[in-house]
Amino acid sequence: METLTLDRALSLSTDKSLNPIIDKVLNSERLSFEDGVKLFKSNDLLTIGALANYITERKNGKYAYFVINRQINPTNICALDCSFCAFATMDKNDPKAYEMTYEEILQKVDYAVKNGASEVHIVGGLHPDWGFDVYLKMVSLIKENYPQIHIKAFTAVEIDYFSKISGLSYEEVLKKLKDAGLGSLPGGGAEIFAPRVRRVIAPSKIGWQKYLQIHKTAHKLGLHSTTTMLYGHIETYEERVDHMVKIREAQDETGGFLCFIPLAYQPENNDLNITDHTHGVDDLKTIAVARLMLDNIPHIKAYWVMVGEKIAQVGLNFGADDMDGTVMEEKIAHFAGAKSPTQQQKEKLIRLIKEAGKIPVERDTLYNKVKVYE
Ligand code: V47
Repeated sequence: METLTLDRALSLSTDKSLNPIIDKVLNSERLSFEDGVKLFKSNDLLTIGALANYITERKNGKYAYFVINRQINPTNICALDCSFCAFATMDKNDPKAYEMTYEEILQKVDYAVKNGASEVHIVGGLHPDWGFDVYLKMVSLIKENYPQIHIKAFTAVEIDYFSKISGLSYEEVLKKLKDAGLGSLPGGGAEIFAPRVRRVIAPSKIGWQKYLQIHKTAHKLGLHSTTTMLYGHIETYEERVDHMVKIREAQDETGGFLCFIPLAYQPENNDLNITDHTHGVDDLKTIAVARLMLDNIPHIKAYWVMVGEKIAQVGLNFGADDMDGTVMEEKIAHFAGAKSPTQQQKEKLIRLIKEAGKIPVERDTLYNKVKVYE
């Protein structure tokens, strides 16, 4: 957005209590925790969105990114029992339980490569019978057979599990995975950092300290990563902003996060008694506040799988500059009732981005530009 347009947007602002925050944003000053909470509590969505879009365009111009990728979830059998998760099961005899063979995983990678993918995004359950060697072999087999594909795999929660079952430190686990062909870490498993919330939704999952320690260790080894926040369940605005501030502090230390992804909670088929999906205003405000608070993170993703295509598209003018990608086979959100499609055509992503007034860019995992669609 050009300055003139921003000035006009700000002159239409309906919440004058945002003025000190507006001044800070325009002067490139860091926002405080209290500023973040104030933004969430304000109803002046258009001003917040205009400010966030101003920051996005200052960082990334009019470019909005997508990637040709495939998600692969090798198993949903999981040693953890998180109440918000509809994907995993602890019971191997559960009719929905599954585990893939190496051959099945390689077939999925093969399909992805044949369909132009540059990335496979692999996450799954903490399988109680699989040793670390199974996961290492998975990575090395993919790399041997498809050296061109970037393997973005294993959340911090999985890395912690590999460390427990192998007796290796986080650094040793990550080094071995990197040597086997791991390219970067995805951001899942962050949920909401606040212990109050974690005790209810993910009591046996690692806490925020370990989550960030693992990402920082990866960054120091030269692996980039992304990071997430699961919102729209029992958390408060204060807890969302606290989550963002902790990520911002970690990023100040290492600079290894490429992107922040707000994950809209999907409420079906799980044990949290919440019946409603998140709504548009909250989705857009969360994207925008993330852009404004996370001044040191290069990209913010509007993840079409969880917010739907329409909000993701509008999100591109509310602070997001990335839509994730083709995905090809989404399970985690769809087990929990996501209404979006389970995959996306490249042409559709390009159209969504163009209609939002942005320039579509096919990227690789590390945000190198593969093709610009001017
Ligand atoms: O870790 C689980 C979340 C995550 C639900 O890093 C749920 O670029 C909503 O992390 N409702 C997996 N969310 C997805 C994820 C992700 C997706 C796209 C890109 C990237 C990236 C990361 O989904 C899980 C968990 O936090 N999740 N259950 C649910 N019911």
